[in-house]
Amino acid sequence: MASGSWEEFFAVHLPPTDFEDNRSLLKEFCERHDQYGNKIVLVTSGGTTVPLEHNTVRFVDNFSAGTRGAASAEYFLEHGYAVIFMHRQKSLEPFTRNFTGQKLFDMLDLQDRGPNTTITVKQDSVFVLAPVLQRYQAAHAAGALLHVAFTSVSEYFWLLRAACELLARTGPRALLYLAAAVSDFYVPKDRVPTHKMQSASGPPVIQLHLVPKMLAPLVNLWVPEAYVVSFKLETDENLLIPKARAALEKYKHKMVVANMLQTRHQRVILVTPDANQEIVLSREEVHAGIDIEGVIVSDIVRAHGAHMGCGAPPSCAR
Ligand code: PAZ
Repeated sequence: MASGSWEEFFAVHLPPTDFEDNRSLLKEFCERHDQYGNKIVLVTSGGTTVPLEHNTVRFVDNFSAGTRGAASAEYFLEHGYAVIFMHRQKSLEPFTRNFTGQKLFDMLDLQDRGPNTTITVKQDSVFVLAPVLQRYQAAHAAGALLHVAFTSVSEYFWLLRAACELLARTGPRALLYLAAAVSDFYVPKDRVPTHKMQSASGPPVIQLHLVPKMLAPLVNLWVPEAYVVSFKLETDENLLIPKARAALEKYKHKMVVANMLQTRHQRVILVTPDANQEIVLSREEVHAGIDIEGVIVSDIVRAHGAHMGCGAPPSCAR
């Protein structure tokens, strides 16, 4: 089934209830960093949901944990960027991503002395925690990191458009790093029941529709001078590069980071109009806990630098 237009999508799906609050946060962040001529990156991260009921009990989801986006945000901060971290609620976040599950509790010692009880970090964990905590505190002290969260695909699009429109005045200093796993399919608002579906009504027939492609208005209208990087995930290697290249040709943005589901944390290919550049971590690097995002971000920062150096409207770097 053909997708409706992006204008129709925004006309039918109302903004989320916290939209104006998030928009104000984004506006303040962009204006403050713009004033100092800082580079600003919008990192999108995690998966979107597709609600099956208005009072949502069930939804369609995807696999993304937000590892890529959370790690990348940290590396962009290291490169001096102001970072808008637009992420799926409860997905991984920069810095805390390193201490998920029981890891943090395992690093602590409890001295139970009644009212004088203390909690300390175990000596061998100090060296693990301290550098991350230092970077976390530095980012926050500098006001260099803003979190905004979405859950559903329509919340994602509302936030994405607002962030892009506010980044438009940042011109070529804006970088978009669209790593979120955004649903290609959704159930239009008028086909979604208000209340929880009842099994007594029999098995539901759910028809998914195509989500309109937002990359076209994003590149051409919302943030035309930015350096835009999209991501392409596939499970069939034969489709990976052809689809990444087709996206570049269609939307005329700057780069597609192509990755396979199974190997996404060890191998990616940076696809640009001129080249396919493969980045692969060795087995030793993987065991040593090296993040592939450090390499991806360094390469993109370099390309973004060249784009800014070009100092001209989008046609220059295309
Ligand atoms: O979030 P994660 O680290 O588990 O996975 C990252 C990723 C595979 C979602 C990302 O690299 C990506 O390819 N995002 C775009 C997916 C797509 O819509 O094709």
